[in-house]
Amino acid sequence: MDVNYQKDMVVYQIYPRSFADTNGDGIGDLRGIIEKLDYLADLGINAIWLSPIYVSPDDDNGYDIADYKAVHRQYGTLADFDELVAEGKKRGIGIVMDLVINHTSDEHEWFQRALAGEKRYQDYYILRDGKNGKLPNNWGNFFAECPWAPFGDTGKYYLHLFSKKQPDLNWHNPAVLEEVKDILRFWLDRGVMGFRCDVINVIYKNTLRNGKWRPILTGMEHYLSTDGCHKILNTLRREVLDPYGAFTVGETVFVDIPKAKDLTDPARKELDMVFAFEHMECDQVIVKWFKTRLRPKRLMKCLAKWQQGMDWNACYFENHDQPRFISRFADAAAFRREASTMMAGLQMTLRGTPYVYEGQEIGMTNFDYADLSDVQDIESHNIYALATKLGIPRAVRWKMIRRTSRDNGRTPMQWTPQAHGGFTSGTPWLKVNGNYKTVNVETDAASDNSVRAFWKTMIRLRKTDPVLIDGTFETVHIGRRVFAFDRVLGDKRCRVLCNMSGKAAKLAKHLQASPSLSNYQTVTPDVMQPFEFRLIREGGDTHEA
Ligand code: TEU
Ligand code: CA
Repeated sequence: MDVNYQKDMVVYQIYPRSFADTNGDGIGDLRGIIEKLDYLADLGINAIWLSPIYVSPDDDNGYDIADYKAVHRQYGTLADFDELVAEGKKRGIGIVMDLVINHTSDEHEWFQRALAGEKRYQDYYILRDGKNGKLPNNWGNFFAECPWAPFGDTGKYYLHLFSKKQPDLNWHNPAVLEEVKDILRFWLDRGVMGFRCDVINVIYKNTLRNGKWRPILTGMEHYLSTDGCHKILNTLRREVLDPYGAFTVGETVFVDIPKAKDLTDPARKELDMVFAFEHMECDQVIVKWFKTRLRPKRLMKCLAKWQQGMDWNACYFENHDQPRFISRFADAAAFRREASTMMAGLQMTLRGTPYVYEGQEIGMTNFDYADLSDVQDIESHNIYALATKLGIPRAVRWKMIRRTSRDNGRTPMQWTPQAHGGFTSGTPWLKVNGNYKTVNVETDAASDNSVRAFWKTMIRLRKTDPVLIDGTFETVHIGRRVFAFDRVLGDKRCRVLCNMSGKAAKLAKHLQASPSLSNYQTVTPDVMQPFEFRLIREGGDTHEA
């Protein structure tokens, strides 16, 4: 078998902390997910990717794992997990686990035993002496920290590309590979369908030499998509994943198309698909952490380039690290429904596997907090601290955080118009967005203009229409406002038109045709309304919206 996925798969990402709380401790849990399985089955998805549910001190909300083979008590038990897998299966929904193997938690037994002096476990991590009182090298860190921290009182330092509670594993050590094989098998034997592999293209560091200076992540040339990384992925695939038919999606930072192709070429047997980042960087950027508004034309060009460049890839607009997509458009607040349904149309008609992030299906937006004290994300706090050190004025610092904070996408799921959006009966770990009275599953369902109903329609189409499942992608038009492309399979053709702006857009003659589906009740052939989406089928004209 060349690939381990079905082309009609639609994945739904759950951030367990923020999805549904059943015991009132303010933190989402596995029982909450089990209770919502019918909701998810009804939406039409057939796989769930769970952000980490393992034992963790939660320095980075579970991306710092202290025990890979146990469920964090706040989420439930292994028995709950097994029930989730079984109940998912009944509904045709597979479970995808998050695999975080660039680093562990510093509270993991391996790191603790390393600190206690056990040589065997010291080799699991990347330890170095300082250079005459200076750090071992000049590398940067993803979370705006210093990437080296003192290793106990040994005088040595350990490398951490993320927080100091996330020491990087030493992938030069074959014992680490054996441990990870064992972890994979543990979950595969419990029936999971695959893994989302966290920052997987940085795991293998070629050397620890100084890097060429960059404004961010100096040193990255020594660890991005190294041959060692390719080899590890190939080994895991052949020896562990393929025998189970398990699929993988890699989160791959700073990949371009050639690199993404190398990682996903079926003949090389590494990953099935990757999350690339280029289309998430189409905002006007001043420095990495100070984005202003999205530039639609740049986004269209980027999407078209990746669609043409890759045979198949993961297709996403939101996740737990990103601000809400519709909030990135300058005028989406006035057109929340339209922008969200346009995004549904776009995401379900691009070629590749769609990943819907919780809340996307009801058009959730960025948080509306007024103060840093409401923000929990470690990255946001680090950036704020760094910005303070650099003398950036307070108002600007806050604006940076509001626009880019990962907590924008992490606010609790809004289920009902009741207190805390029905997410919890207690106090939520992170404040619910103030718009929960109007933006929530229940209110949306009662509306005759339901956002979710449109997502549902698009997801069903995506899973059943052979042209959307497997058709090629052809760019038709990239303009200031309108993006048009075709999906083509044999003699069948679907044309997609998206107005990615909050202004009406006049259409050229060749783009005017009667749509079979739109996110507006009425459409005018020659003008697209703000954030209007159209699907035009060759020969088809039944208006379904
Ligand atoms: O993210 C990796 C990553 O690239 C992000 O940290 C990114 O730099 C940042 O979000 C941009 O704002 C993965 C996980 O998705 C993330 O939640 C973890 O914090 C990180 O790895 C470390 O495990
Ligand atoms: Ca709970």
